[in-house]
Amino acid sequence: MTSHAPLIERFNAHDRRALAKILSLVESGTAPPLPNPENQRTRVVGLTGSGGAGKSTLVGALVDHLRRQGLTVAVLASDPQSPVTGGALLGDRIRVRFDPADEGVYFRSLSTRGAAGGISAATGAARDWLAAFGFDVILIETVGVGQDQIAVRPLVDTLVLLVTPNTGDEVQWEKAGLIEVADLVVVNKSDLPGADRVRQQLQSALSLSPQSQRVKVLNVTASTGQGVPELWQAIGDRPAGVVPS
Ligand SMILES: Nc1nc2c(ncn2[C@@H]2O[C@H](COP(=O)(O)OP(=O)(O)O)[C@@H](O)[C@H]2O)c(=O)[nH]1
Ligand SMILES: [Mg+2]
Repeated sequence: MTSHAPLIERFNAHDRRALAKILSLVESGTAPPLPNPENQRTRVVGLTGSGGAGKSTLVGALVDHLRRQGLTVAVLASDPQSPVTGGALLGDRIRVRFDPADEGVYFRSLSTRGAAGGISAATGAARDWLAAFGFDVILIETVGVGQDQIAVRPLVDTLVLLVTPNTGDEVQWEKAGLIEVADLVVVNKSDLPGADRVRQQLQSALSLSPQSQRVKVLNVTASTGQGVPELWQAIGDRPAGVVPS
């Protein structure tokens, strides 16, 4: 028996405060070992893309969609500018609101201070604890530039890259050869002009190489939820489960 035994007991009894405490220990590198790291059932989705692409908004829309389907969901924001406070995930420009009384959803932001690749060093272990807690889905939001996208890749079973119309984002990703690191490319803000053209351009660019032919491109408007069921469907077409870190 370790000194952490009572904490693990509370964790196993589904005590969210025990989960929060363990995630703090994970962040400080003093967490006990995970009791059952073989849990592979959880769907783990990464959302990456430039600041302002709408990642936090899409997280909110996905949480809404998943809760309606009765799925439980945990969100890890590796965004130093997305601290969780009083029932809201504070983004740089938006607040993802959620019902603090809803036990089926859990938000947590991890400090990225000193971490390489835009995700916290604790993200992998935090993900494993959330999976062990029994969440059906884990969403990981990262602040994406090229390195970040690669760093989050092994932590998720599905990586979603967000681009927006007329920002030239997608050209940058394409040039850097990073677009095929994603499984799905979301052209978010598809309420804005040019969204269909950007999707078509991406689709034809991706069709050129065998590695990128599998990458799907979807139009989504995160702010209204348009295209979110289709996005979730496309995620569901992929195998779930990741190797515990
Ligand atoms: N027009 C439009 N604006 C959006 C959409 N999704 C997000 N936004 C806006 O884009 C801005 C940045 O969104 P946010 O989710 O914070 O982006 P993040 O930095 O990638 O997390 C906010 O002002 C959102 O309201 C969308 O589908 N359409
Ligand atoms: Mg954000």
